Amino acid sequence: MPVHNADITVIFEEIADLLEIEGANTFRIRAYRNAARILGDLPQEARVLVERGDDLTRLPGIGADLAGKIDEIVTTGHCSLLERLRRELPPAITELLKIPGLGPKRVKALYHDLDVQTVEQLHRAAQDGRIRSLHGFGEKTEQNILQAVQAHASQSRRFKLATAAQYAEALRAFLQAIPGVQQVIVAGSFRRMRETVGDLDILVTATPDSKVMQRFTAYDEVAEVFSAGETRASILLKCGMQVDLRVVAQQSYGAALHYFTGSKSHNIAVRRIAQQLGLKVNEYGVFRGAQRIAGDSEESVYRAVGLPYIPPELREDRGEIEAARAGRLPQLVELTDLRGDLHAHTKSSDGHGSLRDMALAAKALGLEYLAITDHSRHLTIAHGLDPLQLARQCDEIDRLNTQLDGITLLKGIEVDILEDGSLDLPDGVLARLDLVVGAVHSRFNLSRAKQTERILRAMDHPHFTLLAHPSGRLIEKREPYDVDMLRIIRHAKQRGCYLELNANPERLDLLDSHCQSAREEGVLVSIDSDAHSTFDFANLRYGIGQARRGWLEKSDVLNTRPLAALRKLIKRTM
Ligand code: DGT
Ligand code: CA
Ligand code: CA
Repeated sequence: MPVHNADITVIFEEIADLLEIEGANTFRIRAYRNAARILGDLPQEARVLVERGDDLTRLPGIGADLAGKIDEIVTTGHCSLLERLRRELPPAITELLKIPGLGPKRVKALYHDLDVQTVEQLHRAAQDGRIRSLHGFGEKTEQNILQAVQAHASQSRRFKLATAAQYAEALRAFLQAIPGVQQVIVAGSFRRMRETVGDLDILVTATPDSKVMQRFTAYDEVAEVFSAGETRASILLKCGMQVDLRVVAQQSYGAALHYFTGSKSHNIAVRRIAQQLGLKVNEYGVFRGAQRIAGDSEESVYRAVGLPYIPPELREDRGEIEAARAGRLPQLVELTDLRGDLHAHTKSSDGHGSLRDMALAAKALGLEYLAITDHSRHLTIAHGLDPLQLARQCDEIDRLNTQLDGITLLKGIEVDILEDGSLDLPDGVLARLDLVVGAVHSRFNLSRAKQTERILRAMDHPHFTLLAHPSGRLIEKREPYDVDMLRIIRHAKQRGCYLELNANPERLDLLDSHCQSAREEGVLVSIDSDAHSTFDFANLRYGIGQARRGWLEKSDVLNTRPLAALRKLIKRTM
């Protein structure tokens, strides 16, 4: 398997962490952290440099020792120093570093003074009040650690939707191929397209002689079988994800699908309506007394309680039942409604494809236009463009557009919104572009008032078109920054600009609830891939999922417009 720079980065980061826990010399630790950063930013694979026989010590911050390590990792896939450190320290100690608030220094103290080696031991030490007495900790820190451990425990059981999809789709294909199996569907939060998924709930219909249960529990990704009966089984995959499988009768398929799709609160609300009608709804069907009156399809379940079909993404008991009763359910946007994508990167900043690569990939997906929005200069780690580089890219796009057929590239930029709300490139430069995507990439910790003001000021800018990933959160990695989103939405309305729903599975913001607000305020949302390679366009489906959870219709989405109509909408007049 070829070693990538990202692999070396991970190894160097772990070495630095372990050295720090060991109490090594700070210069040595810093050298590994620096090297990790340099490799992460390197536009070329170190492997290629080594294969070519290039002198690695010519890279900034890489001395003979580090060059030797890189060589070793690239050629063997291992690093003997890391292996030695791992033997010297307890195996679970790096887990402790994942607890927010615990860096290598604190882990070192916890390990050396309290012999804390695992998250469980940390939890107990905090509960017993043993941590507060450590030098540099105190009672407040101990409380914070306790909370963080509890949050970590409940959080680590969830998976990002895109991650869950990898396992779900493989498992679905596996089940579908078993003799006698008819329908296979993944229900639960996965079907509702929640941004994270706790476990997978799979429903199957099969002929009576099918060996689906035996085959399921023998799936080669299974780490543990919790239970296995005639019609239901629960397993744990090696990746740590639980999967519940149920085999249901064809006549109950709709009722079971409805029940196991949830959400629980939606189901409860539906059951309440059924009770008012003298009916009973469960996973086997809809019953009047002992008589089954519906249940073979989901539509039949809803029909029996006097409702139209409600799409899974809306089933959260957030007004969908009332809307359905009143005939006001939205006609949710679909992937095929998208005509373009307004946020994508190329090799010119931190992407991996050329302009042409990206254009052709977007076209292959059936898109009619693609905005190229590389980073601006302030974002140095992403090799942001300065005015001259941007001008050159614009020339190239103009040239390419005369050659391309069936897809149009739009000239754009993902410009940094600086702390005072000004934009990272001069007006004259922005004026040449078709659109300006503004984004916050720094100072995430400003106060709510300041952060909100910063974004409002950016929107006041005459060339500002679209606010990228408006909350700044990274799922399970970084909390959203603190802003008054409703004010931002209203300001966008006033200024004639738009908000993005970023389809990257780690972002998926706007959040669903903010999509609803944007729709109510009449602000169009752009569902963008933020593609950094040709593969990333596939993420648009997750953006669509989040948009549907946010009740958006085709007409609420900016990039469902054909190019001519879009051009009018992104031309700022205010
Ligand atoms: P998750 O797995 O935490 O991401 O969320 P879900 O929604 O997939 O929840 P899960 O796996 O516990 O259960 C799957 C579905 O089964 C859930 O959405 C609704 C249904 N369900 C589970 N427990 C109950 C219950 O006690 N009452 C009702 N009405 N439905 C339930
Ligand atoms: Ca589930
Ligand atoms: Ca479940």
